[in-house]
Amino acid sequence: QYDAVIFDLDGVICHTDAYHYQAWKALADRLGVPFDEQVNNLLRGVSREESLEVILKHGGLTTLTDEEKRRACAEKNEIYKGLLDEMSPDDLSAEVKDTLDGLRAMGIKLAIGSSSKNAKKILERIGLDGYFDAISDGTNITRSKPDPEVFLLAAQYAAVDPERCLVVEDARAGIEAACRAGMDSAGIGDAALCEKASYGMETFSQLLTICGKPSGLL
Ligand code: B16
Ligand code: MG
Repeated sequence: QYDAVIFDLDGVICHTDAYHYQAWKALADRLGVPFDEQVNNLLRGVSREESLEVILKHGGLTTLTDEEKRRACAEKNEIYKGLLDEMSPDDLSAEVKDTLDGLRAMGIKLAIGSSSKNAKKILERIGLDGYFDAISDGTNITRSKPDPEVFLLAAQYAAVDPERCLVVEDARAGIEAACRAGMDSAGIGDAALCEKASYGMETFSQLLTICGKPSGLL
């Protein structure tokens, strides 16, 4: 049993991962560097600045100054925020909302552990403003996933011991971060196949089964 479930946001609660992709793609096209879904998968859970470094390295572009990198990140974020403005509560699936409500009905605390500095804006857009018991995001961390900081702070804000928390992630970097935090993890999407994930999920609602049984039995 778990006392808290800590959810990654992008790619788990909602599909903002597709918007990250579109925004990075627009920037990469302007810079003339290649960018595809495979590179995009390396950016899941990784901070904005580190994501740019991955894209530039992959594209072999080594000449940008720090100021140009800062402007490139700002440009990507403007495109991304424009896409977020189009989001509405319709972007929260019934499966995700019903599962969250079901976990809450079991007496489990619900928290967010996201690398994003836009997390609160996204939660507002999809109608989950004020829903979670604790939020740890890109605005309160100094190190991005796979560092465990974001999840350890989420546990602290929710007043739950790390070993009583389950992390839900779509990113390998996030599964690694959960491991380093001493937390169990449930991987979805790409992360479902991660060797380090405690559980691999095909559907979000499987969380109800995972949390309904003593940990380690599935
Ligand atoms: P922002 P998560 C992460 O969110 C995304 O997966 C990653 O692609 C993004 O670069 C990072 O947030 C920072 O986002 O530019 O909005 O601050 O998956 O940890 O919820
Ligand atoms: Mg994610």
